[in-house]
Amino acid sequence: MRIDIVSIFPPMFAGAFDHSIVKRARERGIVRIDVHDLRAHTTDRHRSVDDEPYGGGPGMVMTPEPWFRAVESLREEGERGRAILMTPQGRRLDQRIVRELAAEERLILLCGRYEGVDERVREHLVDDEISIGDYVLSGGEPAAVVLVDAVVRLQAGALGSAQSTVEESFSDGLLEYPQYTRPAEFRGWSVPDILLSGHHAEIVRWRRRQQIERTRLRRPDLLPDGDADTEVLDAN
Ligand code: 6GU
Repeated sequence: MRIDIVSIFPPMFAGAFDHSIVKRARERGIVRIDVHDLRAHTTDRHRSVDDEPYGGGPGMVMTPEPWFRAVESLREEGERGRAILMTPQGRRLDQRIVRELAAEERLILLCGRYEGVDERVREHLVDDEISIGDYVLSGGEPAAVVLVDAVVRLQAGALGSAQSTVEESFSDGLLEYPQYTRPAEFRGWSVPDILLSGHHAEIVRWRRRQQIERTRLRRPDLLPDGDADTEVLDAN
């Protein structure tokens, strides 16, 4: 997979893809990630990327021309790709959308700034708009880092076998069960006896109950409608 990121702040990505699973995936040739400076695609002396809004109002609006030139020049080499504007007005990212994006050959991520991007970029250049949640970021850059991480870890070969198991368990739509490691007692707080019991089948049931109870308490929106308890338990 290939991922191109277009931004007016390329240094914000310094080190972002140089660790852990994303680093390893790049080293293995599973993904290629390139960050591009939007200003390289300006034509005026001041390399400007924004202007005053038509109709007045506060703030500046990012002009369409550099975005079109940037994406068109990227598309001259290789796959057309799916161009995605990172914006709080986009579809809210979840694991289903991550899976959908992970299946693409190439993503071109456009990091807009919060104040706004000329509407013609949305209407005539990008294929999609993505938000990472209902809060305000100054620009799309941190959101692009989030999206890249989530998408790269789904690429074949990106995860070790132990890690793959973990992704599967979020994919069942429930929160994770509580985890413990040594010591069995820490500052007077003990690990639940069941986990030390060696009764594997009981441990599996305990973990499942924990997942369901935790999800019901913290994220009831993730549970299927109706008798969630029965449905989720029946699936196992
Ligand atoms: Cl993609 N961009 C900005 N500026 N803010 C956000 C966002 C994106 N997702 C959540 N908040």
